[in-house]
Amino acid sequence: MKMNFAGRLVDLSRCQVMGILNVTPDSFSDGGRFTTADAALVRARTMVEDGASFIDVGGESTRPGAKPVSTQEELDRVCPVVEAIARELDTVISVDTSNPAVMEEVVGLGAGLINDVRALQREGAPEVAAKAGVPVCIMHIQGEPDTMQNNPRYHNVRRDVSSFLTERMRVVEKAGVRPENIILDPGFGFGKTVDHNIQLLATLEQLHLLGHPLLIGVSRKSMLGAITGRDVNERLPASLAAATISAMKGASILRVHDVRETVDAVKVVTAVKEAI
Ligand code: 9MG
Repeated sequence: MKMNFAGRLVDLSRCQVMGILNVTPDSFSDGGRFTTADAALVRARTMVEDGASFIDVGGESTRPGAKPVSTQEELDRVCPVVEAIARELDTVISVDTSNPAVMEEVVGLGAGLINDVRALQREGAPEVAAKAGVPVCIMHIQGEPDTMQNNPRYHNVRRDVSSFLTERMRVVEKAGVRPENIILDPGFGFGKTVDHNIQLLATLEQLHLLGHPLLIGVSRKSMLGAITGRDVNERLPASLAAATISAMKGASILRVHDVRETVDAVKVVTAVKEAI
């Protein structure tokens, strides 16, 4: 099954890897030798050479406690990087944003996927996404990033996440987003306890009933720290285990920090799946 990302066709029946490229001010502390866009391009090029099919550019931190960014600040962070990648690299550019003005601008610069952790809930976002005509990733979140980890609750986490995604699909399709342009994401770590995250991963295959490709982001997340007791920079083995489980359960896109290692893990999963 191929999806069209602003003219680039990607086969989502095979698991693909998306490299994470944060362009928040603390992301590239190199003593001022590079501009952020230069340094980001170097990082993006490495991830593409390592096998990433997507680069996810994000200018707003969604960590609890992170300061909100203005539209202008987000545009200033993200646009030069999107322009540079579009000019220099053969890859799908995804932009992690909830801001409709940013969505509109980056699609004009060559972005092929809108990745919204707020599921296009901001005013005007579904309409802008529909007009842009590129695929969108609709992610489940309970609450807002700042407060989402304050005692999250569900009746049944898998069913509640499915209901939320179904309702968001109804809204965005009504605004004109084409069903074939929708990717879904259960949103690991976004308003969920460790147990909620584990239950979601254990039942991931059931989200296929919603009929859309799944994007999964578990790389280095705190659920893996809670399970292993490891600090964030020591979570590669746990991240690869979670990525492998996700790929085995049919995820189409894995959003990761460690592209080269994840691509190898996915190659093993793909080889085994193709032998069945
Ligand atoms: C931006 N971002 C951070 N974590 C994410 C996740 O799990 N999924 C998606 N789609 N985006 C994410």
